[in-house]
Amino acid sequence: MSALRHDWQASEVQALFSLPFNDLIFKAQTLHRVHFDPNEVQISSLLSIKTGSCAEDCGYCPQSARYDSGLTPQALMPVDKVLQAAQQAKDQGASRFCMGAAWRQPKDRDIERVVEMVQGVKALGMETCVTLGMLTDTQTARLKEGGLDYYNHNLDTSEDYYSQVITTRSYQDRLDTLARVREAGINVCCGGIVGMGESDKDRALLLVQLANMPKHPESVPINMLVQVEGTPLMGTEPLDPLTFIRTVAVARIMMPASRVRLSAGRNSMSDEMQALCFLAGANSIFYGDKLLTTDNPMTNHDLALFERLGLHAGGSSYALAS
Ligand code: SAM
Ligand code: DTB
Ligand code: SF4
Repeated sequence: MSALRHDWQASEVQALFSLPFNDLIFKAQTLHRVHFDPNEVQISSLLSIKTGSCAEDCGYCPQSARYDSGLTPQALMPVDKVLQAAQQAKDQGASRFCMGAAWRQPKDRDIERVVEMVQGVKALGMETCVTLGMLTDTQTARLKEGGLDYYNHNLDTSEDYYSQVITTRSYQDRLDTLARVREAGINVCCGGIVGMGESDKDRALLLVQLANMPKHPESVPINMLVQVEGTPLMGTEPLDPLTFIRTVAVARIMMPASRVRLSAGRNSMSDEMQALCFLAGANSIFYGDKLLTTDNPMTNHDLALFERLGLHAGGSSYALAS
């Protein structure tokens, strides 16, 4: 069993990115097989429980109040409606239900309603994840007490590139929230977005930040930017798909016992590209016709892809071996 490392240097990570493609994928797939069933993919479904009118200025996001993306804002949903959606996700085969809110940070009274949602979803027999923005210590404690399994909070990119994309909160704010989530004993889901015009070095530095945390995030979403009309990042030069696949492979090598999630952007990926992402070590996806506000592949298409690739759904988040 290989030991998990937390002392990665940017130069060695850049060297991984520069390996011949076959060597990189072989290395990633070999490590993947040490820690996981190579044909098993964990499946989560997403629901936007509070949509739009967000105070932050994240340049990729259609939910910021500052950009005109044509989105209809929606207040925090009633608990019963959320539970209906969770039941439907379960019936379609999802094992985890992820609820996202377009907040800079929740109010304490919002947390109480979210806790009711978490308890209701758990009662259906599903794992729970929420992503609500920055949290206080009291809020993380309350979510833990309410039974929350995972908190998603992304670093998005390298510390250097971050200020090109977001100005309304700092990288350190994100690291602080992540430390609070970890401290509260909630599993961490943390990754980033590629295809935002960042450099090779930025992608390497993002992965260094993630892997050098005292404990690797249990779940590492790698999102391909979904370009949305009206957002500042609309029109960004698209990333070479092979660079996306390399990013998945390097994440797998650096955090071999974590679930690496092939996240946003699948709707514009070919089946063959997704197959290469699974080969590179991705072993979880968002499943269901919608992400938060944008389209995801149709469930019947995903089921057919799983069938064609001989993949099966299942699995807890972190490799038992770790
Ligand atoms: N407001 C909370 C926050 O930002 O932490 C939670 C919701 S926010 C929409 C969750 C994550 O979705 C962001 O951190 C970002 O990584 C991802 N995301 C948002 N818009 C995206 C896009 N257009 N393409 C890819 N990922 C995106
Ligand atoms: C994550 O890393 N990606 C998901 C989830 N965590 C919350 C969100 C993707 C959002 C894509 C744009 C949208 O649908 O609004
Ligand atoms: Fe708001 Fe989250 Fe979108 Fe940023 S990513 S604008 S914080 S909803």
